[in-house]
Amino acid sequence: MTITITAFERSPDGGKGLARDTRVRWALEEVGQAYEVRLVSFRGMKEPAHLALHPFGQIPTYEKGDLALFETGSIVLHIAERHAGLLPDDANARARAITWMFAALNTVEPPILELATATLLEGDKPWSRERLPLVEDRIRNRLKQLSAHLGSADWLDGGFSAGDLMMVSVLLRLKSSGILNEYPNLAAYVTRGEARPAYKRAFDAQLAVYIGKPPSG
Ligand code: GTB
Repeated sequence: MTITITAFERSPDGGKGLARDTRVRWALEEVGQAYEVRLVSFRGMKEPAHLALHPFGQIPTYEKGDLALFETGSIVLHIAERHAGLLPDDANARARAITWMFAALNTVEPPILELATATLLEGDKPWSRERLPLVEDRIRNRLKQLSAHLGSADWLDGGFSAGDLMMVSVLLRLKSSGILNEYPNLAAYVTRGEARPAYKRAFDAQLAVYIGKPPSG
């Protein structure tokens, strides 16, 4: 059965891999599952056919047979639970890896998204300059805690897992801000994630859409 995901027809990030289809592509690459991509325009996302898959009119979505999913957390967990490679076999280690997925999405990502809102959407507001340091400090607070947990380990809890896939994906959004580099072990952690062949394939595939070329190889 074919897996089909949706992605931006033209990603506003210019092919930097920051749109969330990259997380899903990465998960599918890690577990060796082939997939097809249906590209959606901003207008198409709000039309009934796409809203039937995604009630909030966003990407990515995931379809396989008669199953349709939205929300990257749910999609990546679904992939990780059905295919070897993203969750450990040991039940407790598996539960901890899933906990890190939730931590990435519910605890680390929200202040990072606030920064995007503050700079991209609210940058022209009179109070924006005053607010920005507060937003950045909330990020630093989380990164300091995450950095302390990671220490000198390669991954968050033993081997690479879906928890790391999600955490690296969330942290990638900070690269251009410079804040990530204030935490060298986290910057190195993100670099390790980006160096994974599966990540590279996912990144290249989304970039190929942006530049309008099929991925090589
Ligand atoms: N909670 C959902 C999930 O995790 O799946 C959030 C999905 C989501 O935010 N989708 C975005 C979307 O469809 C694309 S990824 N937006 C269109 C809309 O809401 O109308 C978020 C994103 C967008 C752009 C950049 N960028 O340009 O750098 C980065 C990330």
